[in-house]
Amino acid sequence: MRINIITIFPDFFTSPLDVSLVGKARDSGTLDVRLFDLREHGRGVHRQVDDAPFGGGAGMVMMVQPLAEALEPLADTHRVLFTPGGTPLDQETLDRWATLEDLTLVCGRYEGIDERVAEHFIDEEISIGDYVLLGGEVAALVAIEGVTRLLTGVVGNPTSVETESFREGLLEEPHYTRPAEFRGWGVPEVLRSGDHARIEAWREEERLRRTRERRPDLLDE
Ligand code: J9Q
Repeated sequence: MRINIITIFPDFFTSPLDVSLVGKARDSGTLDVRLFDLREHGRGVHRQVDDAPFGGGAGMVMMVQPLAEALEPLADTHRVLFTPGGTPLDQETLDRWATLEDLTLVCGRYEGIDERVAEHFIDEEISIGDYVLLGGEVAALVAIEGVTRLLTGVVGNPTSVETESFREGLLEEPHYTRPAEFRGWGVPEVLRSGDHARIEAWREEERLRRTRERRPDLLDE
C-alpha cells in the first residue's frame, strides 16, 4: 500500500514513521509512505500557502492554488482531508482505507482551507475527535498507524487484530501479568484460579462494567 502525505511540516513525520511496526512495514515494502512538502507549491519568494479570509476575520486560510497543484497528480488516489469539521474517524473507516492501493492524507490547518479544495480535490473530510489541534499532521499519523496494523503480515498474531477494542463493540477487560503481588496490590483471584469458564465470565462482566462506566454511548441500554 502507498500513503501520500501533503503537509507544510514533512519533518514532523520523520521519527514516527521510522520506528515501531510502521518502520518495519516500510522496511519490508508492505507500506510505501511518500511525503509532499506543500511549500514547494507556495506563492512568491516566501512560498506562501495561506492568505487572509474573504469577508474578514481572524486567522489565515490555506490557499487553493498550492493544494490544487499538489493534489492534481494524485487524482487517481483516495484523498482524505483532516479537519475538525469532518466525519469522525472510526474503525470501519480504517478498515476501508486498509483495502486501498493508494491513499492520500492532506494535513490542513485549524483556521481552515479554501472550500474549493474540498469541493474539487478531496474525496472525504475526516476529524479524529472533538478537540482542537494546530494542524492535521497528528491526525494523519493516527490514520497511518491504524491502517498499517491492518496490512497483511504487519501484526504477528492475526487474532489480536480481530479481538481488540471496538471489534466486539465493547471496551477491553483489565489485564494483569506477574508478579501476583506488587506493593501489596494483588491480582483478581479468579485470574489465577485456572477455571477457564469462570475467567471468561469474569472478563465479559468486566468488559460490560467498563463500557457502561466509560463509554455508555457504545451500549444500547
Ligand atoms: C486539522 N483541529 O481536529 C480533530 N480532528 C482533526 C482536527 C484538526 C484540527 C486542526 C487542523 C485537523
